[in-house]
Amino acid sequence: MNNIIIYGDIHGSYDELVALRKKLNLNKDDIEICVGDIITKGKYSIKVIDYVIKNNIKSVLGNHEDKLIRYLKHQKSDKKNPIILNDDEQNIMDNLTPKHIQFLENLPLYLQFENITIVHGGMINNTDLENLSPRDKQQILRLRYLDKNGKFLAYGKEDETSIFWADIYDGKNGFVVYGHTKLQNVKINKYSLGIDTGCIYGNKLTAVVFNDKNGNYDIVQENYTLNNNKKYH
Ligand SMILES: [Mn+2]
Repeated sequence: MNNIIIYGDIHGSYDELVALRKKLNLNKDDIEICVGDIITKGKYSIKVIDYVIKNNIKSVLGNHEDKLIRYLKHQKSDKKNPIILNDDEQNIMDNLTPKHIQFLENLPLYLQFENITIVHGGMINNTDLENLSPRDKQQILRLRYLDKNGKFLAYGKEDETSIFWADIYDGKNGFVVYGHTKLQNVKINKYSLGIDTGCIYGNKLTAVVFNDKNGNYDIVQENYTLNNNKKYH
């Protein structure tokens, strides 16, 4: 099998992504995938989209890409756009070319290679990937915590009785690699791996490299550089 390389949330961290790829000694048959949220917050969102397209790096959809796509959809109607962009998002929107928009609009909700499933947020047990409801899609995109009955909790609604989804995930939809939840370091569970190590918040950008059929992997990381923008921290 080719190496499967998956990157955590990039959020416009162009320099760190380039430096991280240099460390990986990539082969031309390697498959590279981002967990989504490649844009917003950092300084170089447009540069990251260009770089990802040019280097044939795949990505799944993140909630930050999803917000811009929903905004664009509403712009096509005559009604007032219900989605409000911050200055950073507006700036990205103003600089998107048709090629960028096409790329963003075609991001899949999940990707699978061998037994690895890549999503942005997470996976609730018994999710039918072949037949996703609108609610399932939102959960895959945004999942963090579940209530004590295993039901999705919206952002900020968690308390001490809440369960992080990966801690009860049963592995039936594959070994899930995800981002979205900002971590001090990678979160390793039996059937999942969280790799958003908060580069944009001054921590590091993580890549996981799967290099054999047994599902073994290596973690490679690049520290945040001061080059990126501190404004959104
Ligand atoms: Mn996210």
